[in-house]
Amino acid sequence: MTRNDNGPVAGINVRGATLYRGFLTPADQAGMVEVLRRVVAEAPLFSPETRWGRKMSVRMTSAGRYGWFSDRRGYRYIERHPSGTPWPAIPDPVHEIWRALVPEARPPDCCLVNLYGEGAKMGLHQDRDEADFSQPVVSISLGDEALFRIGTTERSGKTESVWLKSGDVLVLGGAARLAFHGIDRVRTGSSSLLRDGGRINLTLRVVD
Ligand SMILES: O=C(O)CCC(=O)C(=O)O
Ligand SMILES: [Mn+2]
Repeated sequence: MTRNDNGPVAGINVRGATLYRGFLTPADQAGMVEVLRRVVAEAPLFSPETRWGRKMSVRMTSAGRYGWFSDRRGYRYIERHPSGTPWPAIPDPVHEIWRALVPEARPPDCCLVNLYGEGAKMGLHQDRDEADFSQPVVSISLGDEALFRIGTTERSGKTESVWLKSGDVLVLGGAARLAFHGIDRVRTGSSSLLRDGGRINLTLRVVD
């Protein structure tokens, strides 16, 4: 990756989370899309159901030891894709981003791949299906811009919104690890990174 050639990058504080704008160069982003195509070929995207039986608007898959999954039985991590095959390995360029931004953390064992097509969004939620909340969450944005909302550890807490752009990386650590967050909307056609349009988000987490 070429992005670190100019020394350490500075992050912007967004309600306790740290946003690294343009952390991935356009070349890094294109390379990332290529490795993700291989992940999706091995572990096809699917639309999980929420515990209330509603299909999520985001399509997803995972890489790593665990994949995040949801159905009427609830949210959880599973060790195999719904087809029965193990999840593919987390690609090296993804590990590199983690090591560059959170070198003190344990390696991630889940890379959730979210694909937002036209009209897809993600309601306000906390990431809390993991065992150790001292470990950060790292979130990588690729493709169309998305309006990300982040609040406090209370659902009713005050929120702030920021547009996440292709190549941006966000770290939810410390007090922001359990902050409520979500995606209100995606600006369709704002990026030409993905052949078929849309937005990819990679969410890296330590599960155990
Ligand atoms: O798409 C995003 O930027 C956030 C995704 C997210 O919060 C999640 O998958 O838990
Ligand atoms: Mn989340």
